[in-house]
Amino acid sequence: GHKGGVLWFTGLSGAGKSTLATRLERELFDRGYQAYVLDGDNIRFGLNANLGFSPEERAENIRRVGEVAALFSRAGLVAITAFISPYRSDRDRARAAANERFHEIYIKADVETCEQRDPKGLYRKARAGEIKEFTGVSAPYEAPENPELVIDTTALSIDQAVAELIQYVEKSFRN
Ligand code: GGZ
Repeated sequence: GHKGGVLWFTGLSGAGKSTLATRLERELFDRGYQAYVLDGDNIRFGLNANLGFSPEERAENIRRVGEVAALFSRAGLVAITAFISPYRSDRDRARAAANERFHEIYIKADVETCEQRDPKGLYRKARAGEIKEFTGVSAPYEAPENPELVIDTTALSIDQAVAELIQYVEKSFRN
């Protein structure tokens, strides 16, 4: 079997958080894990539909996600969260909610790379002033200081990144 826990992905828009979270979820399922992804698609349109992107609203977004992820982990699941979570203090609070079951994973890519990828055209809109307080452009991103794992998506293919994540989970969650 396996323990419950939280794999807390943090990184810029376009770094690869959601892509890797979804790929990891499927690979873990194939290995007999109960895993579930929380990301903007299933949280910001539902539970957190009333929240925008000011520092206060991001803090509340991350606070709620941290509490939900902690509940999932206590239910025995591997909760994979994919939110920018740009503020260290918000991530630390999410860690405190899940205690020792919290694994901070930095999905690392620099702004220049994310801006070149720009899969949804959001960086272009942010540069044009059409999106305010956009992380990496006009709002801060505080990189993790002591993450449990760093996945550098400027250096790894998606398959390589998923392989590293699987290896980490197999090491940390099996019992
Ligand atoms: C950052 C924004 C913004 C602003 C909309 N800043 O690439 P995406 O589109 O799909 O992922 C981004 C997502 C970020 O939501 P999070 O809940 O992860 O943010 S946080 O953890 O900071 O609360 C992006 C889109 O929403 N988006 N406006 N201003 N990203």
